[in-house]
Amino acid sequence: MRILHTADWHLGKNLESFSRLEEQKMFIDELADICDKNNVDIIIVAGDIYDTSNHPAKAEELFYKGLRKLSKDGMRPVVIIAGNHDSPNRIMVSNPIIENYGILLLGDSKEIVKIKKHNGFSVVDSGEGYFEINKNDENIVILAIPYLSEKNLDELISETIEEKEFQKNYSDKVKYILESNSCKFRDDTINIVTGHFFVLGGENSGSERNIQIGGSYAVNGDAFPKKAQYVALGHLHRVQSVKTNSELAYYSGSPIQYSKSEAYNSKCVILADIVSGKKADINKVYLSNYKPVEVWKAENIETAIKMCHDKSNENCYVFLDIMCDRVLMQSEIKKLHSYKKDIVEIQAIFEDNKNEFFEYETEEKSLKEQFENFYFSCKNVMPSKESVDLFLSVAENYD
Ligand SMILES: [Mn+2]
Repeated sequence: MRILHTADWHLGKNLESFSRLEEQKMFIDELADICDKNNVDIIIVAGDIYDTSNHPAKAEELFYKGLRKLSKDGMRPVVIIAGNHDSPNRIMVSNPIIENYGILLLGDSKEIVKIKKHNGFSVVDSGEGYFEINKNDENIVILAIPYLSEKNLDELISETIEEKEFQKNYSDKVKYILESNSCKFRDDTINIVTGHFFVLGGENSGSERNIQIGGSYAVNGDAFPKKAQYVALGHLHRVQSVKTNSELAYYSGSPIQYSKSEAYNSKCVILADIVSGKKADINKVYLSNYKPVEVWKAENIETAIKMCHDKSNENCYVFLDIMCDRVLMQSEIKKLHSYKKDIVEIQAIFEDNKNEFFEYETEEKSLKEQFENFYFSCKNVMPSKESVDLFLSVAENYD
């Protein structure tokens, strides 16, 4: 059986003020293509479908149109678990309809997949945290753990427990759920775990939500059943394998570069060819880089302007780092933006690292000046007129 593992789509996510929907659409099209060309039997999306619980309608439209292409009206199972960015309740709203189209959606760990015959496969067994699919005379058992929210955790532990115990409990809770369902794994089935959480030893890339990385939300590698032939993880945006009790555990990573620190990172989906009782064969399928995120470094302001002029036609997002011996002028910032349309951020870097022009003197300075100074001290660049106006409009309405 050939499984395609992907995760962390973050549909609706922007890069600062730039919408990524067009690229997300290209990804869904490419994904459907990859699935068809490689005769993928089952697709696993390991959480973070959307970027926020209050995702835009356009992201939702893209998701449902994508599902139709991927599931082919129930010919191909598409397994989806919620990530920490998804609202379990909100994504489950559509379940009564989409469950009829071969979409197996799990918003939280209490959700039970319906036993049902679909056009191209059947769900033959299910319960809290597991289900079994029969497709083309092969059976696959999937233990699925959507992101465990604090609400789930609160049911388990009280606030009085110390951080050290808290960590133990989170990992133990995951281990407990997996262990109690691992009896569903048989020698004649293909045995898979999918989950959305941080596994100790994983490496983050800056566009995940920091609060849920490591610390009390970390899961130990020994939480996974030994019988799991493949573990399809979501949460970390860099593709990587992690060490666990199971033979193979991977984060597929996000399909798109979502932050400055992901610039030049290759993105992929993972194909796992698995038969019962044997070691899985893993292959990465690299995705097109629809619009790369780049970091341009300029030695001075003049070079930066020339760079933006010469490379104005390049289809990429730019984080521009400029070595400066003085403050950037608004006219220079305007010029940079007029040459290169997709500058995400301009960062002035001072060699001596001293912002001596600006200090936190509040006396005899207007609110506007104070804001500009503060902004500059954080970002090394003067705020745009829009930012200043926005700040002033908020500040003036706040007493
Ligand atoms: Mn994510």
